[in-house]
Amino acid sequence: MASLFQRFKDGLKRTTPTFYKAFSKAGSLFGGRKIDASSLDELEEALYSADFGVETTEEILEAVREAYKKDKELRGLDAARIGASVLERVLEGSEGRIDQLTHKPEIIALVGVNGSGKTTTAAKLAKNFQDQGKQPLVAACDTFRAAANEQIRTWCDRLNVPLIASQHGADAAAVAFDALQAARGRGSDVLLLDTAGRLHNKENLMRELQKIRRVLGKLDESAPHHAWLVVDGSIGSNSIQQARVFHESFGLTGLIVTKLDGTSRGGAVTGIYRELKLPIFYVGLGEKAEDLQPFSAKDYARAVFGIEEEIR
Ligand SMILES: Nc1nc2c(ncn2[C@@H]2O[C@H](COP(=O)(O)OP(=O)(O)OP(=O)(O)O)[C@@H](O)[C@H]2O)c(=O)[nH]1
Ligand SMILES: [Mg+2]
Repeated sequence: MASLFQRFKDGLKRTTPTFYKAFSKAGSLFGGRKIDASSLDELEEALYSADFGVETTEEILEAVREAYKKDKELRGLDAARIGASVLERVLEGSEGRIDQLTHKPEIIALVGVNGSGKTTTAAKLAKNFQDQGKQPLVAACDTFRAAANEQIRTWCDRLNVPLIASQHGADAAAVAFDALQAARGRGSDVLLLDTAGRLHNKENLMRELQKIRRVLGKLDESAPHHAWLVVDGSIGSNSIQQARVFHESFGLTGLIVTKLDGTSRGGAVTGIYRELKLPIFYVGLGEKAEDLQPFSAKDYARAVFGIEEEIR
């Protein structure tokens, strides 16, 4: 099986080339050559266009400039290493982990705008827990979109994970309530709530999510124990605004950033973390179940800069 680093590297292969070209020996911009003023400009542009944002871009540039001042022989790969270690430092504390389940069931609500990846992530996460020997249950709380039930059923069947669903138009909070009772009855370890991404308007969606929280609260005051925003990593810095809105109305506890494969804007992960300081639990690096991976700041930083070896 490919290493986590390799998965990140493969997943980020459209964010990476911008840097890879700029830094690697094989690359064309300034490759193994020495750094000069124009290569610093290119680095700046690459960082901005991958949506790293002003602060992170400036910090990386500053560190590279400092190193360059001290060592005029500085080469592209050295700069890449510096960039990766700055990135790793910026992302310190960003790795979300559930080390142990403290509730039975542990309830994880997945929220986010339509198309961000909630439904597929719910099924993938369930599979992930199942592979770790836990008993998951998925609740189909997107009762709004007509095809939603069928979609989640297909995914759960494919990955062989159990699902509780109702019919289109049912009350989402009631589905969540029933699912929690079912999870308790079955002795499930984790309950994953897939929620709707679109209702008539944003207020409606937020009200529905708040109702889910309220209704679950009748059975377990602390539910849901995790409220994770599933955000599409390929939309770049727009994701920061989305995260802010959901955080304000629903109180998020973490993030899952999907679709980091095939995006040239994978830097936004850094921006969201800087702004909201919410831990990133998983990232989506492709469409398959095994492409949902725990977030690793180190692997991310190295992959972005195309660095194979350890960084200090
Ligand atoms: N390439 C890629 N595609 C992904 C990833 N995660 C999800 N997708 C795809 O994105 C599309 C939308 O995913 P869904 O899970 O349906 O998104 P959703 O948030 O449930 O959407 P709504 O129910 O409409 O709100 C699907 O085609 C998924 O296969 C990922 O990490 N990489
Ligand atoms: Mg969905």
